[in-house]
Amino acid sequence: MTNCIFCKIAAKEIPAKTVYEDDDLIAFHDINPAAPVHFLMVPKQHIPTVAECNESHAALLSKMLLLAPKLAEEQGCGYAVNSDGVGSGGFKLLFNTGPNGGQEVYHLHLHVIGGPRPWRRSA
Ligand code: DGP
Repeated sequence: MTNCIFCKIAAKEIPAKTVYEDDDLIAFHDINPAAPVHFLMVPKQHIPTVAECNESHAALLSKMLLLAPKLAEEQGCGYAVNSDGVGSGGFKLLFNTGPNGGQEVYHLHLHVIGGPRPWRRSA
């Protein structure tokens, strides 16, 4: 889409600090991080919001959700469970959707937010 900032990042027309890329997705650090780790997972296909996804996007959404914990781990905010079943670390996954959801960029993106609390703000 011509005037979409995330399409431009996916097309390398605008630089970003990329943490992952494949044929379907690009992940890069948020320009205004809410926490010590804050990156965005963005499909290369222009889809405005998660509310506009349908069955044809199931594989893409599944891929994003399954990849998020792996990238979070690589970025230093993975979730781990010890032998007593006690969890540590962890992260927040967030799809802001529409005006009331606080969405600013209308190209589907999954916020991955983590690191030691307190965090500055919610995304
Ligand atoms: P949302 O409110 O969910 O639409 O969040 C959009 C996020 O995108 C926001 O946290 C800031 C980030 N963002 C906006 N423009 C750019 C940009 O040009 N580069 C990067 N890296 N992040 C951006």
